[in-house]
Amino acid sequence: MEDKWVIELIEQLAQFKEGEIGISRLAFSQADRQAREHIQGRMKDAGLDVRIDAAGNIIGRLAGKDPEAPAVATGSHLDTVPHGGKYDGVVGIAGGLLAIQRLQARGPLTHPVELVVFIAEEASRFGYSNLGSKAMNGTANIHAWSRAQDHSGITLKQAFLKQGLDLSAVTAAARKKEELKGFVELHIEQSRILEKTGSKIGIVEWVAASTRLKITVEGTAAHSGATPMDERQDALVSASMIVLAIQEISLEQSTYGTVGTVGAQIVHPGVMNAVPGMVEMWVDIRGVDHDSIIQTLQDIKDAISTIAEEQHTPVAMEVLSSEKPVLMDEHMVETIENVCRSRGVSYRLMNSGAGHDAMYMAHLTPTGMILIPCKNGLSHHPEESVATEDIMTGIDVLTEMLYRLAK
Ligand code: HGY
Ligand code: MN
Ligand code: MN
Ligand code: MN
Repeated sequence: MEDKWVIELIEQLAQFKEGEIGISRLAFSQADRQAREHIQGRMKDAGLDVRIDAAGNIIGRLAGKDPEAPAVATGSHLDTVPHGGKYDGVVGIAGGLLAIQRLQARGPLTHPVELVVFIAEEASRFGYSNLGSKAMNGTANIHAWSRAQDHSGITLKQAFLKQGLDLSAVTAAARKKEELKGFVELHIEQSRILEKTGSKIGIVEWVAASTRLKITVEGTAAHSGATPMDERQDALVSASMIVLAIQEISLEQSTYGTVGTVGAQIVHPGVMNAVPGMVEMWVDIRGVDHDSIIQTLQDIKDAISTIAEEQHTPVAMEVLSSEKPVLMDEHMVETIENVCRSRGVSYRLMNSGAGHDAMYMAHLTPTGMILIPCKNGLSHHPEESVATEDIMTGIDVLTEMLYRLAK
């Protein structure tokens, strides 16, 4: 019965999307607003006290016997990347709601238990990730966020406004350490380690941090037919050399677990009969070894200046954000291990290459992460899929974790 309830909620949330290829429910989109509306209704149906903080995070709260006691929280996100899957983030929300309903049925606990739907976890639309969990841990970057806009020119400020929120006031969402006892996020793994090793649960030690770059290549737009090859400053040729350099550098550093991706590129003027005059591209470097990330950035800088010089096309590199890898709380890791052992669930300690709200909650309160396998490790992809029994195993471990923390 419970598995049907969870799958029904995941399928219902999957209805809130734009277009037909996978799930596109970008932060602050209409689909995002619909999903947020829906989950608030489900939280109220479950008897939770629901509030929205100054950053737009939705917080559903199950009262505890001691109203002064710090809350035990779980949560994740509802927004997706374009053409993403239906489980990234959603498993932590639907699973968290079922876990809290199970705790309710067991009878009152000492600590309140909260389910948090963090706003704008994905960087896809505005280039900045985890807006909600950063606001909650007091590290909202209003200055940078106020200058952010999406590819259609809508500013982040306007997006917040449409959500009935004031971007300049999100700092009011910051919580004090003493308000929380701990945070646990249930999430799909988004890589293939659990599947390859046959473990049912991943217990996260390090969450990889990202360094995000914007690279702008200045060439000279020119007539594609009338401009001789030796008189061109073709920005896209230089940009392509930079993409290959980043691939090579990331491969060299991959022994330390570092990865590099050029995921987005805009060519100007972007027509076939004009030599590209300018290219903008966005780069995502991830890793758990800080020295390797620093080395990667240095090598990219060197490659860029060599290519700029050889090709006579100036290149600018802007660091949009740079975060450090985050270690999950040792006691949380041990407790999750304990729960798995007591339930005879196979598990492995591992790092998460994907970023999560848990990284930011870890600066506020002891934090742990529970991962479940997803088929072929596929995520940020329309065919993202998860076995129902794996979702239920994740919820069983999460329920027991929340119970032990809140009882
Ligand atoms: O980009 C990430 O790692 C996550 O999907 N926010
Ligand atoms: Mn994601
Ligand atoms: Mn996610
Ligand atoms: Mn997450």
